[in-house]
Amino acid sequence: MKYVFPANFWWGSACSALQTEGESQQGGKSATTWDTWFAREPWRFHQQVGPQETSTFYRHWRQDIALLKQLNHNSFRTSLSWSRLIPDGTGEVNPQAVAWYNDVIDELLAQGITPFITLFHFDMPMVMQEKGGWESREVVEAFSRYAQICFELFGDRVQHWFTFNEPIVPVEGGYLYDFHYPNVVDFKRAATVAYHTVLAHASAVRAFRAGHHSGDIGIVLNLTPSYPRSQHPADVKAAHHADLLFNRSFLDPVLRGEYPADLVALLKEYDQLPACQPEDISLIAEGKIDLLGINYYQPRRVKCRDSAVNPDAPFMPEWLFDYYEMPGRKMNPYRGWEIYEPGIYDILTNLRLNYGNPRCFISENGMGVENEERFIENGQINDSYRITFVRDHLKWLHKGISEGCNCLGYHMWTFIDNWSWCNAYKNRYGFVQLDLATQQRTIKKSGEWFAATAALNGFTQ
Ligand code: BGP
Repeated sequence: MKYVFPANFWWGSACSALQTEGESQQGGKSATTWDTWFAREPWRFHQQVGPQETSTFYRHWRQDIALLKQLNHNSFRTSLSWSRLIPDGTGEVNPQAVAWYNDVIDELLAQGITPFITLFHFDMPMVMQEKGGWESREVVEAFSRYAQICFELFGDRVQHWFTFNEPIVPVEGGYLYDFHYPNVVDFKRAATVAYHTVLAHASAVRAFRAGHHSGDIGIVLNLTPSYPRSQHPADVKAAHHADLLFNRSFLDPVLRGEYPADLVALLKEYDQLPACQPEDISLIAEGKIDLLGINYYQPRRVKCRDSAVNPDAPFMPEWLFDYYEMPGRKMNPYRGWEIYEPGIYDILTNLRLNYGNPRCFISENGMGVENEERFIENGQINDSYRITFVRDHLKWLHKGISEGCNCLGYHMWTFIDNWSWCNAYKNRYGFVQLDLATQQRTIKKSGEWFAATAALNGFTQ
């Protein structure tokens, strides 16, 4: 069967500033929470490798853009670093950073690669975290100013903007489950952080529209479809609650301009509602986007709780559901995540049927692999498992498009093996293998397969 994608389909990959740039304190850049946390608690990071050790895009950008071209990318997403552009968070713009980002954007365009730019991919400047991070309204204001500066500096060439990448992750990581700084475990504070992130997003959208910039303003959300163990009402309710907390807490504000009434009621019931101000309602309504990026890795399978919660313990999401390991589910044997390709179709179909079929694209999908060097054959990683992974997801994506879903492209996570937060280099995701010691880059088999697929705008199987 032939799988042909619509004309001008976006083929590419994504990465982020902190995960690839390196030179984390060079070129006038200030520290992010990750630099500071790593300096304080290096044992938290896989093999104690911190954000200084990257593919050093800051120096190898021209070579890497040539590689993107070789992979037949017509588009590529990365993020700008707030702490590189405005080192003290709120003050002067750093001219070295502006010059460098200008070079990168210009080179991408010169190579026929459309830049997709994220403003915030987990890398809070430490100086802003010290002012309270997303718990503080002051930081919301500062982000909006940073966004406005970026639109003015680069908006003549960048036509696809994303305010945040996976905004729920710093909420979960930093305020619920202790895998991001500041390592707080407190639902109400997590809810405040999530709420202020939505306000920051909406303020940036407001600034974008007020500046009459051309192009799209969007956001990238990691959508994890919530599947109940059974159709028993208690399991279905558990899945609904997981969906409200982890998907719709961002999806509804950015697509509908308001929170789901069920979510508000739920947080009220457990006394977890963040403090709101009357003018927030109209700001959130203005935060509706032009383009949604969807990161999809794995589904969330849930069931109702089998045991009662301790009413004296602090409230956590797990009061509302339990995780469920579905028997027979297909696992990625090299990373421990479930692989469920129809999930990508379910996400798109839900958007088509329930959210007015918004313009969207797959902004991340990928397969992490531990110790990937074991698959080297004749000097190249033969990652046939990754080719299967991408191809099988693309088939479900194709089905969604053929039924009318408004999906405009597919970006893989990621271009080159990169540093990934606390996991550092544990899981490799790239189309290009990185030898961290020598900085040598070698295209994997999957990179060749992707280049051919992008050139043909599809594949036959
Ligand atoms: C996504 C993030 C990326 C990247 C990826 C892989 O959720 O947007 O930044 O880190 O996950 O994650 P990991 O290395 O933990 O497997």
